[in-house]
Amino acid sequence: MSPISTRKHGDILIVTSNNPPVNALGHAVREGLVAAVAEADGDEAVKAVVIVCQGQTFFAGADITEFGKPMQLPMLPTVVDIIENCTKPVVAAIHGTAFGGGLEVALASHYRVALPSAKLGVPEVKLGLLPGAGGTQRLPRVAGVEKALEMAATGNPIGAVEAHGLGLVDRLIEGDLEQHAVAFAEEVKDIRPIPKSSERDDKLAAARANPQVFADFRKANGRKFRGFEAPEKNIQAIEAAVAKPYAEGVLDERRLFMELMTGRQARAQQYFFFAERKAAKIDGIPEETLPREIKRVGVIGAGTMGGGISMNFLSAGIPVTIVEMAQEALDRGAGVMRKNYEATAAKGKMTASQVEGAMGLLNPTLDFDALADCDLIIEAVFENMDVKKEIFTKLDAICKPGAILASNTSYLSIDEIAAATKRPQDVLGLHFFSPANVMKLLEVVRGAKTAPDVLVTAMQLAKRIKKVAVVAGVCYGFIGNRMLIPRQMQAMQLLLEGATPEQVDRVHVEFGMPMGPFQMSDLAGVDIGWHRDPNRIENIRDALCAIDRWGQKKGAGFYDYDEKRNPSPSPVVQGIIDDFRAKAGVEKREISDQEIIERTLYTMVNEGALILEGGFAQRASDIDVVWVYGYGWPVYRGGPMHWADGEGLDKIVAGIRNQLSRLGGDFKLSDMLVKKAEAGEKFTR
Ligand code: 3H9
Repeated sequence: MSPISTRKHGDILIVTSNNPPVNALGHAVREGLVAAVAEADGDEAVKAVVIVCQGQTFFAGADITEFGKPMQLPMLPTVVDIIENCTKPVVAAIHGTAFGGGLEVALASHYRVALPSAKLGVPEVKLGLLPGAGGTQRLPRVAGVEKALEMAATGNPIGAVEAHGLGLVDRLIEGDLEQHAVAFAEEVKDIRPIPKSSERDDKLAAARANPQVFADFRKANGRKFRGFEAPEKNIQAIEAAVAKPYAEGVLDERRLFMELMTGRQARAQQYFFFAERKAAKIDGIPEETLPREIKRVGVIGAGTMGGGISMNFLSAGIPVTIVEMAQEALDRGAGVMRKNYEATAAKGKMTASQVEGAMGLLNPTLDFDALADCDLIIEAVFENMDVKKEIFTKLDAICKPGAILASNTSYLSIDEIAAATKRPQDVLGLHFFSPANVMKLLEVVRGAKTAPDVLVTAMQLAKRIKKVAVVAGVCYGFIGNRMLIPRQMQAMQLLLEGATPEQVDRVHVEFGMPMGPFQMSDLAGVDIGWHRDPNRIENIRDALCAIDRWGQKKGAGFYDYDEKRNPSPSPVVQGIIDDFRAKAGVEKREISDQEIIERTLYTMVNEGALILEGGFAQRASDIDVVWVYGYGWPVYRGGPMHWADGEGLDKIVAGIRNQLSRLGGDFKLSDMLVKKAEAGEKFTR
């Protein structure tokens, strides 16, 4: 049965799509839309058409699962042209998300009405694409060039109220969408000529007179778009809309769309779209498992981590009891949270009353027993097993039955922590990434005894607080930090052999990482995990810490920093490196950029394979989600495992073997990686 059905209401033809979950514009939908327009054209009794969708949303875009397969006709660009050329006025009735191809259908319709809660956007750029069904040509004509540029190149949607202000939505509907859309269609059914987006050019005039807008836009967003191919091609397509007649502009759009579609970045970004959604699925848990109810969250520790974690819940409207040992620390923690919220409000992203609303849900206290009525308690104190065990023993004594007990540990064994309680089934790890109120990743650490409903609760809660959760098993550093270890070790070793911090960092930044290993170390604190004995100097890091070079916070780390925190190469650090090299009897040599990639990134891929081998990640794509959301791995490279697949696993193995003598005695080559390389298999896709 076609997902598109039609029925008449008086002289209005109502065309309804029912293609769950998001009314993606797959083949059957496209065919159905073409047939519906033909029906309207061929039926004299029909005076206008309303297109409306059932379920949670208006068309959320082309069906991404069809990409990369032979496309079945009619293609979407043809469908939208057929809609625009309908001889009766077509009204798109929008709710939910009119995204991508969905907005293109709406733009080809002659009128758009929407619920105020609807969102309109062209997120194709996030899939490494551009709106390829006339969107780059029609959107600037309807919403104006500047708005179209912003929407297409960033992929961020706008709300229906803003869209109404721009003329992208003709009328906001309060109440029953379909009923009001039909009434609207009645009002416009006789208006001639029928207004067509492709024939307008009033909103192009300003950019035609001042093509500088494009250069300005590129300049303003250069940093944000660094490394990505799609934003630039979105800009070029809109430039074509301004510079050329519609018929020529769409040809440019098609060419640019195909260039992107056949490229490696689009493949990686589309892969990642599904990887992110797959991460939410937990292996080996019955689908009917119900989550526990979380009405109040407790957080132990009001430091940077505890405060950031609390903010996630407060922002989602979930009350938080935060516990500290001393009033001063408690006040400081609450003060920082308030300041963070106020900074968000100052940027216009929150209202003053929302700030008060969030802070009003916070219950700061010195009384540990106040955690007794919390449904989930997250411990966020410093990394010390004895301290954590003591806290969990206390929690076990006071928390209500069924409460979930979580640790925010980055490295320590959840099983050992759980063993300090009589309810290990209620214990798990919730590893937030710093700054916890900003970073999207949440590693959900599944202990040997963690109950299925505890895991399900964690995954659902993650969604509620807008995090992307990935399940990890209990191993040192879980997924993310465990893979960081070989990278940092090799980066440090490379310094001894002749590379400089600047060179190693540059290679990583050119690869697309937001910063290199040494820049990251300086930002996070060189002293993190340091043994704190200035007389025990066993490596370069110890030497830096011993002379207070703890990173940006001290104005010195692997780099020197000025008052504005601008880095410059440090002769002191170079001296330390030279000393260590001499002591270790290592000969200085020229290090190639390729060697840096092989030593730091190939070894990470190998560690990822070891994690999979050990069953500490459910699937390779979960590892990629961790690295994109936790460490800023460039999404256009898909994540380390997807990137390795693209490079060729045989190349990765050969590169590692090539470096084997330099990787250190502890290095272990993954059997899984070798076997996959030999069999010509991949980790992902
Ligand atoms: C495009 O339109 C190209 C055109 O310009 C040109 C063509 C020539 N297709 O995200 P959720 C699945 S490109 C297929 O968890 P939410 C998704 O995988 C497209 N499947 O829900 C998931 O499946 P599962 C431009 C899709 O409520 C399920 O639906 N459009 C598609 O949190 C639920 O998804 C976009 O990029 C799709 N287009 O969020 C929009 N979309 O249950 C992409 C979703 O098996 N989509 N699925 O895991 C979204 O942004 C969000 O899904 C949306 C709903 C906001 C709509």
